[in-house]
Amino acid sequence: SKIMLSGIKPSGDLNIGGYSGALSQFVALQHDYDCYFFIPDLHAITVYQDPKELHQRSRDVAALYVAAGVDPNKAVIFLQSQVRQHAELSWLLETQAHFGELSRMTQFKDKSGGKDTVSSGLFTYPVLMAADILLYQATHVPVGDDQKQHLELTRDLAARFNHKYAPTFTLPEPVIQESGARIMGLDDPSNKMSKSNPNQGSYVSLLDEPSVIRKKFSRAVTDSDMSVRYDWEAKPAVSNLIEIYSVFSGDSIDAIEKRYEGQGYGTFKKELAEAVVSKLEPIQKTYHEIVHSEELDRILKNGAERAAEKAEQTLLAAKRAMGFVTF
Ligand code: AQP
Repeated sequence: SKIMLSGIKPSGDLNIGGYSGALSQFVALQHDYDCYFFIPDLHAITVYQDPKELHQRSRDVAALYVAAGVDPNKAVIFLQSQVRQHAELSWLLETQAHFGELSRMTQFKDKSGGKDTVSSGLFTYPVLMAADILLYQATHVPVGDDQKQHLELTRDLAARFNHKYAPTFTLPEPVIQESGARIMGLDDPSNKMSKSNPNQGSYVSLLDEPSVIRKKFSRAVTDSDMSVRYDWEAKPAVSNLIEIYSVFSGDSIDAIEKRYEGQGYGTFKKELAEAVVSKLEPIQKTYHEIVHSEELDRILKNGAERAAEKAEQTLLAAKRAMGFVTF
């Protein structure tokens, strides 16, 4: 069977970038694969998280998965920290990963910015990610541009382990998304829209009020050319807005360009905001109903149990292959 694993870190406000590149994909793909959609809270703490915020955001992300349409009876939804096998397999794999190959990870270089006071967890982050994937014998992992290198490392570690000890892990294939895989900041189209950007105007949170969403789009940067045209080279900011419009309305890029031909940006931005608001309103409604509910606790407990069952099989196989005494 085809097995997919993916997750969104509770490290900031889940925004329309994460929706486009991840959450909307989860909803679309859950019927084609056996899915494990987790909340990588252990990954979030590679940079400091305020404990209260981590707690709330972890629930938020879980509630948003469900509110956006991930079916907890089909997909396995769970918190990474509640399935201990992740941390344990990560250690086993750390002993297989080379210092040199981890040093070449561009995300580490970007996020550490050359400082040596960053946590060593930030450095070994890709090994934990490999453990996440390999525990479930995932065959497919959706990857954005920035995760391609990490998935390659996962495959290398799996192949190395299988070769050195015994065939234990499935090598996962990347699933490359065609559109909406890279939504850029509303303030600067040269930076990915990011949930940890301190400038809240750079993103639209999935939990922003309609009035806030409208304001953020009205302030989004464009250019002085005044034509709604999709051209990343010449018009990155406008192309980004068209991309968002397409993700949230379901309309094609062509159709959007035609609709606003010969018009400036005013109506385009207003209708873009409405497309986003009307998609998010029902999601927000369900989110508010479930975020503090026992129902959500039950979903997460049940998800962690289902996940641990599978994860334990793989972990035991890896430990046996390495020679640990197991019972
Ligand atoms: N702007 C984006 N456009 C498209 N996809 C995006 N994703 C994130 N931002 C965009 C996708 O969401 C998934 C989960 O990402 P993550 O939570 O692991 O973190 P990230 O990619 O590192 O996102 P952030 O927002 O920049 O978080 P911080 O700043 O905390 O690290 C991934 O599949 C990602 O591609």
